[in-house]
Amino acid sequence: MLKPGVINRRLVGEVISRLEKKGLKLVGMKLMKISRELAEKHYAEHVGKPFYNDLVNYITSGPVLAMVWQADDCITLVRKLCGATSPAESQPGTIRGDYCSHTQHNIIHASDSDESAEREINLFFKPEELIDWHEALQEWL
Ligand code: FUP
Repeated sequence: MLKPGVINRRLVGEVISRLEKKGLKLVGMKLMKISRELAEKHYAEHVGKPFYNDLVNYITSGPVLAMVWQADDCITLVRKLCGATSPAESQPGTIRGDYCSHTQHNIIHASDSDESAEREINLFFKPEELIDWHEALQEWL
């Protein structure tokens, strides 16, 4: 998910192009203004943490771009492209390393396991909003 700052800063294309160039397959995409209730479900694991309120406020402060990408070992690939959560740790060349200077505005959310991906996809997409298209370039990626 691209967070509201990305859309405000006109960085959507920049970030998505990195996922495409890596060879990931786009199967779902939706521009959304998410409700507080949905944001709270999404970030349920962080309830009670000092940054929780700011996080929910930020994610509901403007539109987000929810996306579903597929690849072999997709979770690892996407999290590598994103870089570390903290800007002090994220390497230049990663999405967060190049475009983010504050942890609470770290521009992108990426699921951290197959289980959380499934849970999060179900929060943001209906089954018919995911497109299972034929992968013609597989042998080149
Ligand atoms: P990540 O999986 O890299 O998005 O990191 P976390 O699940 O640990 O954190 C989720 C979000 O909480 C981050 F995108 C930003 C926010 N956060 C803070 O604001 N401060 C912290 O110390 C840790 C996380």
